[in-house]
Amino acid sequence: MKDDGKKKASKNKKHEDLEKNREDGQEQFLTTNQGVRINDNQNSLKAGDRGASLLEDFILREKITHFDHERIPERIVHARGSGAHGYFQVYESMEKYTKAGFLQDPSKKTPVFTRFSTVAGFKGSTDLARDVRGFSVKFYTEEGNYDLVGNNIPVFFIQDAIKFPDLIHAVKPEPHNEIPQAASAHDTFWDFISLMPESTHMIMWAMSDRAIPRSLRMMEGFGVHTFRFVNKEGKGTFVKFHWKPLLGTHGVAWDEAQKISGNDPDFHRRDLWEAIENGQFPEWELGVQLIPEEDEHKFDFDLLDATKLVPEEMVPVKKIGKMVLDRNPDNFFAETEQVAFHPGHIVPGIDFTNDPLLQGRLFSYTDTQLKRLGGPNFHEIPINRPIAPLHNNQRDGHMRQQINKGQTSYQPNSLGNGCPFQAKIAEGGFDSYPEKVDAKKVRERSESFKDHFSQASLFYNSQTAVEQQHIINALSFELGKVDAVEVRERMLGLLNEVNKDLAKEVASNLGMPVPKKKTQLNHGVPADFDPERYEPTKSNPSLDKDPALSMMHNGFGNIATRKVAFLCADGVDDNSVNEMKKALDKEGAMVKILGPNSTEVKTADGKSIKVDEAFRTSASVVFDAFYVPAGDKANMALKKIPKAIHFLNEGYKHCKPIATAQENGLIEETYFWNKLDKKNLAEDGVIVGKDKSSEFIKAIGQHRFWKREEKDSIPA
Ligand code: HDE
Repeated sequence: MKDDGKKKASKNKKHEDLEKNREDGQEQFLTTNQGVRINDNQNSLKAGDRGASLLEDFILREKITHFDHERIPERIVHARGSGAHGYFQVYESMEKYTKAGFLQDPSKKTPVFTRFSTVAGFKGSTDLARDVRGFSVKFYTEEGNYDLVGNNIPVFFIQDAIKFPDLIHAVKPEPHNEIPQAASAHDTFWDFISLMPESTHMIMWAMSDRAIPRSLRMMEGFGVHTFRFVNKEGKGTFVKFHWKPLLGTHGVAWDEAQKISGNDPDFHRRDLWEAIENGQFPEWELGVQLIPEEDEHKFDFDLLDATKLVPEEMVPVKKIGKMVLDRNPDNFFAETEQVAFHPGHIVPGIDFTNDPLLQGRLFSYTDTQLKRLGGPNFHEIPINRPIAPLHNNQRDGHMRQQINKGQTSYQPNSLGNGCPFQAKIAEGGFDSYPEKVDAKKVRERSESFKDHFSQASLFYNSQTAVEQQHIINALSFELGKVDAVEVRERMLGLLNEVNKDLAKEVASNLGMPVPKKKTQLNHGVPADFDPERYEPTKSNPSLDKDPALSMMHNGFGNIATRKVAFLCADGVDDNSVNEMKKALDKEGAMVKILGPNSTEVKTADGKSIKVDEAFRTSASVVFDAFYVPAGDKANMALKKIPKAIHFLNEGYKHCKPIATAQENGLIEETYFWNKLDKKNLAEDGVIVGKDKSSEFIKAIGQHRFWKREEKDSIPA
């Protein structure tokens, strides 16, 4: 194969395993599913060329029958997702805490398949919905598959699994008219949330820019629940999992998200795909917060409560390894759609805790695969099968692939030499952590789960002013879409418990007062709903702020994979294009040449530059930054193209860096140019003049110039 200079995917055991199932029709005859070569794939068999089709046409019947059965049920949640292959490598042995094999040897690469998803939308919905993102990783370890099925937000809406169907019914499109798609901005969602104060912390996260990520490659991931590491001596340590993206954590503007949804609903999917195809492999570090068992009750919240996080200020995140995604799937359905994650897929050295949300999940995930993938043999689907050897007495069922040899399928047996036999713990046999249980069977929730607001306040207070404003805007938008006034009132009551200014600002945007009375939790709810039992408390939290909760605390400076649009037309200056492109390429940014047509532009020196996209087929919202190269003729031509002017106007509105090699040109046509303080242009992310690549790179590294939001926005 020709070396194109791009990084290549690593070879690993899972790829070798999948190779057995890969099929390629290149240079092959077209056949039926029975392998019979097909001579005519254009005409069905008929009684005469104008006659009825014949039932005996096995080629027609097979083809149409297979087609009729192509669809499987989409996931009830997380239906829309994108996946990729890669590997994980630990930095140093974690044997002190866990005996998990894949966390011992820094020289070992463990294959992974990772799927990112939105939660609420259907399979064909937009990527840029305001929503939580799923972050699921399947580690194909030598001791069996380990699935870390997390989200990009470290807490959850509810504390107990029994509320999950209610939550999802509330957020999904409303049942009478199936509106709206992939959006929480509707009555039923906020009705439920306003009656469910335990959701308040999660709502703060879900209304932050985390819920509109710039890229799947720029999101954190979290295991959410507290899990347990168990070492060789059987000692347990509580563990919280984090994924930290090397590109930092970044969001887009809400107006931008909505427009991306129209211009490119596959924006995130495409972005992930293109980065991997270009050899710019996304990377995340795996971090752990380790909490000795003795410290279980040392916090002012309960480790078993999934609406709480362990602040990094209290327990730092130790980075223990790195995941690299370096290969796109060959087939979306076979891999991304059929992959079956399960938080209950664990390996020796990792175990559960009693988190009641996690406990419910342990049931749900197998159940859902049975329905979705059609039977109990979904573990045999290539993407799901482990690279570890698999032997047991489970037999038969729909679509069984394995051909189990021998007379026995039970244990104990003597006729089959007792095989397959149980593994001793020293031989890698799984033993559950022997947690002591001595309790009454009750349908109750612990008192230690009752503080629903302290961490919501902690989150809000830890945000920068810009981030707080975005949360206010998001809540004002979402609640503004709610018709039922009592729902809005209840929400304002809850927000008031988080932060008085927050409630005031949202109330003012809605044009209503913050209710004086404490939230009425029983409003509109059947009589058997006892609000007293759910009445939240607020403890005296030991922490006011945690900088790690703000997205703005790291990940700036790196411009790798940032998409930069060069706005070009005939007469563009060669050097001005080439020098800037060279500088950006060196930093790993992706330059796209935009022009008046889809083919090429002629430079001032008469050379041609290939156009990646015409203005008419593209949109400013899919770029991170804009550059107008020098060239009088080109700039004059661009001034006459409304879409080119709109690129800069909208880019400015969305706070993106803009560079222009000359003042007298396209930029003069924008709505903002005359309003700018020309002495402090760079501070506002507007770079003017020749040879300004380093200033432009610095500006792109800052991601956005949110300060512009304080001024005005374009009427677009
Ligand atoms: Fe899930 N969840 N979930 N969930 N979840 C599913 O399983 C469920 C929860 C998460 O890319 C389903 O295979 C219950 C928390 C991700 O294929 C289903 C409860 C977290 C994915 C299911 C939760 C998640 C799912 C639907 C409350 C973050 C996508 C399809 C007790 C830690 C996995 C499927 C993929 C998918 C049930 C709560 C993350 C129905 C009952 C908390 C990332 O089984």
